[in-house]
Amino acid sequence: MGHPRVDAIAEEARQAVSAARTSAELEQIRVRFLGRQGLLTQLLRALGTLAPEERPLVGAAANETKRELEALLATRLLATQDAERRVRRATERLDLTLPGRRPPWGALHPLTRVHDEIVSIFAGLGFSVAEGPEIETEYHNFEALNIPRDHPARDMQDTFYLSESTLLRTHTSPVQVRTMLAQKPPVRIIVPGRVFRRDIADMSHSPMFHQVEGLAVDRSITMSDLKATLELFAREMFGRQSRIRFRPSFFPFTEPSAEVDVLCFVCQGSGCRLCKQGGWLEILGSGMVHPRVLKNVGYDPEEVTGWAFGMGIERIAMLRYGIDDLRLFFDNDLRFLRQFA
Ligand code: 2U9
Repeated sequence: MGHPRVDAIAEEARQAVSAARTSAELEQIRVRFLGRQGLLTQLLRALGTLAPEERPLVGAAANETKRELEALLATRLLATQDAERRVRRATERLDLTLPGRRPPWGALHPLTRVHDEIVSIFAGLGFSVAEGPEIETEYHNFEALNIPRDHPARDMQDTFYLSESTLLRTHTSPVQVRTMLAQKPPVRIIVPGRVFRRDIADMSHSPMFHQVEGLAVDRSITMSDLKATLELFAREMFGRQSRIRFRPSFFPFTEPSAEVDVLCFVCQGSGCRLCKQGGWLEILGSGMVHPRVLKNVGYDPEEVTGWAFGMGIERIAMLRYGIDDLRLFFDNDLRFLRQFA
């Protein structure tokens, strides 16, 4: 039409397009003629090497062929793509009855579950949650709680000291001290949090673990309120048939003090592996707040009384789920964690 060299290329391209059956073949043709190394592209790029009188003729013809080929390819591509879609729709039929693919689903850590459960039991009894700093003063962690200077807990061996008078709290009790210093009775709080002790990790020790402590202070609060409260807690936590017993004990911050056992929920007291044949499981410590502790926070022990208790969340979780090694809570091994999903 314009120039013999261009006409030859144009004719070859037209035949190739009309012979093409798939969009992939059309793409190959586009590359062969119009791509960066394509025949027409190279021809246009080489115009400068032609005789001057040939240049306009070849240039015009090549550009016209290029436009023609582009239009031809676009039209054919629409038709082949349409046909290809029809084929796919007919052959790749969707099975709408196939179950969906389950997305990876996280779960709460067993300690979080037990924590939430404990907190919600006491929330239901009118306790509010109090929290405080993990870095504490010797005064709030020991002194105010009537823990004497020569008590082993105060030893460098047992406590992470940060300076002369600051340390990582060894229990959450300083939060109760701070709460009482800041507000008048009545107080009814539950205090969950991380605590730190200089222990080597083994099946039953960890340098960091979690506690929940509770405190109730008001006019005429008695030890029978404590017993009833803890009995209710044990029933919610370990089952309706749960029974508890108090064993006399000693803590510097409570007087009298008691350790609390729950009847073994596996064997109902007859003796098994979980309770090591004893029939009872120790779950927490408790007692009437020492009058000196009340005085230390500016409360009048002649006017108000109170009780407190403390428990390790890891210990409760180990009992509840039959876990025999405390370190499992902190390994983040998915084979362990997945069992709580
Ligand atoms: C104030 C007054 C009294 C909190 C108490 C216990 C008994 C107790 C242990 C349980 C296992 C610690 O995690 S554990 O090792 N705790 O036995 N805790 S009474 O008494 C308080 C707290 C604050 C102002």
